[in-house]
Amino acid sequence: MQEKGWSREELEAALREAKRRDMSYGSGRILSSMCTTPHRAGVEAFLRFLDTNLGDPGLFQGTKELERRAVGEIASLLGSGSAKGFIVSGGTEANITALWVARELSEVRKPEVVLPETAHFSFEKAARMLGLRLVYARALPDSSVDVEDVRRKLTPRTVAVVGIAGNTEYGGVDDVEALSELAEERGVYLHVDAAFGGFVLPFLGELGYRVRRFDFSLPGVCSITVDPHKMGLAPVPAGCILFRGEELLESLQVESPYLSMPVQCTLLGTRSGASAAAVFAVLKSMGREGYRRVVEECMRNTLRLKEGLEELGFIVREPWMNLLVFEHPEADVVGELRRRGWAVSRTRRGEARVVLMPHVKREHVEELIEVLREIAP
Ligand code: 0PR
Repeated sequence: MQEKGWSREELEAALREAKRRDMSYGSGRILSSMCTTPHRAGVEAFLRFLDTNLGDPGLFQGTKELERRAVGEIASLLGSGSAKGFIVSGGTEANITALWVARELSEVRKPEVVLPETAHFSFEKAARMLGLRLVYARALPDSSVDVEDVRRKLTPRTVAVVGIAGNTEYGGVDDVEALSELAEERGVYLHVDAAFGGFVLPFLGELGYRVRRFDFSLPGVCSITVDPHKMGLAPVPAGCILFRGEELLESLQVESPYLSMPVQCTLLGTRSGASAAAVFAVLKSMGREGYRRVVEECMRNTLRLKEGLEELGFIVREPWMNLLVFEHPEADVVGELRRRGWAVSRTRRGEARVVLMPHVKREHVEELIEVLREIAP
């Protein structure tokens, strides 16, 4: 570290340079991300609560109340008046926490988790940390998990089954209803990763799209991951882990004797109250109606892109939500788009994957179609 502090000007120059090198959502060129421009109300709340620490909620009782209310709102969106949980740092922490609970509740030696092969890599982190063996069930052609394969892979060592509502690569939604029945029949813990789909599917349903059920209205579902910092429009970092009942959380209690509360259940100690306040602010500012409008626009853009691509001879997968996967038999689509400054991702099979987040506007979609017209031979 240098001896003397920088002047404001020196600091400003360094920060400006860093910003200049970053991509911005506003450009419409970020098509690979599940995050987006945060809602203004969330940004303002975040700044106001920047110094609060929910690791010591006795000091920040007002902020704790905002977290409780935000979690309650998300729970009610996901079919439960009574689910309990926390605002966490994101989907990774939420998934780790869920598998941690599932493992603590069982007394199995050499515990296993059966999950779809489409599962996000955060489960691999969780498994390594928690000493779990991951047993992957295969995906059907529509990318949802083959429930019969899940059934075949259950053993007396299975401590949890995972279902996904909006898988990372395809946006696919597992048949959580069937997984819920299976979990109840076998008495096994069921966790649903709705990090992406949690703020999309309920609104698509309200808009009249046919969507699969995945939430606490299914009796076998024990916990749900849902990320406000994805389609929830909250500033990063903001995830949410919900458990059907408070008793599920008790297995995580660690004594925190010198703090204002006697026990703590979260993975993190010091944790951001700003995130919780921001989630609360965004949820309250948007309401169901606000989210429905955003999801409707994202879905319209997705279907417009699909139509444009098909006219140009691309092979497009049927979208489950605002995420589109496509390829062209004669073109390196991802390579060509990247060369032209568009951030797109590649699925493990090599297809192009774009997420039509709220920062991707109709004019960007039209521009993209024109670029793809040049790319298609
Ligand atoms: N579960 C699912 C279904 C996810 O898609 C993701 C992340 C996670 C869990 C983990 O969430 P966190 O990253 O919040 O811990 N999905 C995105 C992905 O891996 C995350 C992302 C977002 C990546 C924005 C890039 C980016 O620019 O693609």
